[in-house]
Amino acid sequence: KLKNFGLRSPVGFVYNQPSALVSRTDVASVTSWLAPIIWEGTFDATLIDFIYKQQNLTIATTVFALGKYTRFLKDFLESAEQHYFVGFRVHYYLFTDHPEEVPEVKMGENHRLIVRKVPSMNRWQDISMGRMEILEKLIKNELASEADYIFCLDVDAKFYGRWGVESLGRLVGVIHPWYFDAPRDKFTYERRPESQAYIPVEEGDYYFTGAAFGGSLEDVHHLTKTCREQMNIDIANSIEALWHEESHLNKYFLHNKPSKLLSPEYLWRDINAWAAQIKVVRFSHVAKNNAEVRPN
Ligand code: UD2
Repeated sequence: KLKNFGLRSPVGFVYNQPSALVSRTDVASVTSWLAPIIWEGTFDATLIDFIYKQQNLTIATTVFALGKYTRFLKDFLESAEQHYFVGFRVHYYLFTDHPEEVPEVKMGENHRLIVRKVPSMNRWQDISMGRMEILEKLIKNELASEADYIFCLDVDAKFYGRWGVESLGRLVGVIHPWYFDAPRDKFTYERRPESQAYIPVEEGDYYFTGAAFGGSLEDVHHLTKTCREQMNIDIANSIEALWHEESHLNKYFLHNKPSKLLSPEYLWRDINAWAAQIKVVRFSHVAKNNAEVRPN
């Protein structure tokens, strides 16, 4: 029923027949609440591009580079321009305290870089957590008429493969590359009941990374607002969650189930050993010397 999508199959547009029987057998491609988990081999890139092309979408993408983290921008942006939503409209919102250090990177058609100056901060934890409030405000004050979806990405990372419209959904989380095969009691959730991010050992679905998340403007606004509020309650109670906003994000996803999950292909780590299930590394954290790049 292609007509329901407003599509007309153009002459010569041929793609593999989808199968009701054959799929990846080495990984789960759906959660127990029926959200798809995106792995290589679970989607047809040509077909899904064709479907989404009709929608004339804009994907806002936020990235923060404060202090010495501006050094990661060149590789991040250059690699994004090769692999990230190629052929679709992308507006990057780059927050930095050093706009003069933003490299010149040639943007592809329909891709635009918007640089915003933000004050410097002394603690890397505050930079990382402070992203939630800035995102909340950006979505509320500016993006409503500017974008359809938003992704929020760490900057100390590089694209090596396609990241495209297969990742779009109402609320999208990325499974952390260290815990995709771990039992839930081994997840590094916040375990102190005094924190708003607390998750008991017998609870939890997946361990999600704070390095990449996204979705519709409405859902990501609710996510960032909630995490910001929960972090403020923690501050008032003099407690900081183990993995900062990542801990709060995991708590949020426990109670607000993501409608789509991205496999660790969408956030690998350059230093990780090879895993048989990973057929493509799309986006990966670069190795960095934390003591050297962080302000504290
Ligand atoms: C983990 C998460 C990260 C965040 C953090 C919170 C992964 C792969 N990453 O990474 O998303 O949840 O834990 O504890 O799970 N930044 C600056 N300047 C700084 C410091 C940080 O711009 O001086 C920004 C930058 O965009 C960076 C992000 O904050 O990508 C997260 O900081 P990080 O990458 O140093 O945190 P990390 O590696 O512990």
